[in-house]
Amino acid sequence: MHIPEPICAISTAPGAGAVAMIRLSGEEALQIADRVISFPTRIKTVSNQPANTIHFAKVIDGDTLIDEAMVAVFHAPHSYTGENTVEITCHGSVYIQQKILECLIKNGARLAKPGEFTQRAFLNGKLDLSQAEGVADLIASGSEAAHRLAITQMKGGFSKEISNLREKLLHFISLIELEIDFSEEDVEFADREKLYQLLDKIERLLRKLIRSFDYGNVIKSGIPVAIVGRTNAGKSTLLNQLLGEEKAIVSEIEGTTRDFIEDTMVLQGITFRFIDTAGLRKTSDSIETLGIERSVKKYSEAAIVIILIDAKDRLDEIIKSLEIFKDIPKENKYIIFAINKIDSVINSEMLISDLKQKIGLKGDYISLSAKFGTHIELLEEKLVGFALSKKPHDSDIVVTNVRHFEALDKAHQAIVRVINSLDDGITTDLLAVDIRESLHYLGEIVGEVTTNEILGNIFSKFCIGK
Ligand SMILES: Nc1nc2c(ncn2[C@@H]2O[C@H](COP(=O)(O)OP(=O)(O)OP(=O)(O)O)[C@@H](O)[C@H]2O)c(=O)[nH]1
Ligand SMILES: [Mg+2]
Repeated sequence: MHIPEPICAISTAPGAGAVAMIRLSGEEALQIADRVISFPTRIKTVSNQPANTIHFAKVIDGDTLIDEAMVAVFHAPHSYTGENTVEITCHGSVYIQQKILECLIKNGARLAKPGEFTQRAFLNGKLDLSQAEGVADLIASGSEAAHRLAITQMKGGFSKEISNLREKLLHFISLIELEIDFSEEDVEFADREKLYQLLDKIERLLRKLIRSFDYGNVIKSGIPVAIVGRTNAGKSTLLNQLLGEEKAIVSEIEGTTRDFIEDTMVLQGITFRFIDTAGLRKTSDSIETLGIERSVKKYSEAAIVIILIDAKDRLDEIIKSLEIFKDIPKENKYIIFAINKIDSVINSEMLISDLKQKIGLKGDYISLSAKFGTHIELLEEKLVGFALSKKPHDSDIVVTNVRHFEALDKAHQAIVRVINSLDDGITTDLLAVDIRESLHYLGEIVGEVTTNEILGNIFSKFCIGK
């Protein structure tokens, strides 16, 4: 049997903080640690310590003391990687960390590749592939909602259910293959009614998971909110007001913002990605024209669009300026018409009711003052409300990962083909082809079917040390 060589890495962010943790994992980990860790009595060594214990010890390079540290000892298979593991918590100096790594390498370990600890955990059956990906998401999570989704995925999320249904489908394919072997005798081992029920269950689960990706995807990367409107409407002022900082330049000169400006903000645990765009107007400036094209593109990509309107503008001007949006697809977009600068007009409500009647675009309405912050909290409520409305009602399991989404989608297509084939009474061997295909994609999600390419892709995105 191939025994993977011991690996070591700094498992805390390099250079950060008063302490750092260096992890050493592999069959030989305890013996390597013996050469680098010294206890007050010679009889005591790392390798003769019980599992799950922690010790105060010296880290040495030959006779030279490098640091005093806490040393935790884990025995296979009860560790993160499933291998023997030693974790050295030392002082945070970059020099000390490098020196300890150097000593471990000198004594037989090698530097871990990105994600290699988690890859080993996966290969040793400590977690499945989608759980491993949950670990990466957990490290990257920047908001409460993203964190919650990552935790659910790491704990097993939907992968247990998928594995379970896949097992049942495997049972059927073996019966169906038996039928193919006995095809001359015209026997039916696989109960078609039961197979149909199972397929129906899988189809519904897959459909639900695929639908949840809409929400999962935006929660992970932040919900894109484009702020659009004519020059000087106050878009940059609104961006600054929302972010609570002077991110974009504000001026009374039309065409101040010539390219888009983007920043994220967390509202009630949900990340929003605000995009301030170049004001829309006819211009002969080629750079501004490029900026306007980009604004339109940002509008197309956003999930939420705030169309900012200057309350001081005439109704016919406003309606004319909104024409540009009419031809761009609006499906699944939440559009908010925000009437800005209500501090400097007498009655903005009348403008809203006129607009509601005359605009051919569906959307929500709000009046506010970007400059003075009036009604900003109402706008924020609308944004959060939209995000929560996208959350699937029927379960808290949400697909956040593009790889899973694609595999689920392909598995779903194959399952639908199997169901149709059953309905049409298609021959058994053709049925088997589609069942095998769906098994393949279901297996890809949890890692029962993997290629080096898939594994390489996933784990190379981890940081070193995890
Ligand atoms: N009175 C008042 N003035 C505002 C308000 N919001 C913005 N302004 C002013 O309107 C002018 C234009 O504001 P910007 O935020 O630069 O407008 P913009 O939409 O980003 O403009 P461009 O980048 O040129 O497209 C500035 O002088 C702001 O101070 C508001 O709520 N009330
Ligand atoms: Mg601007």
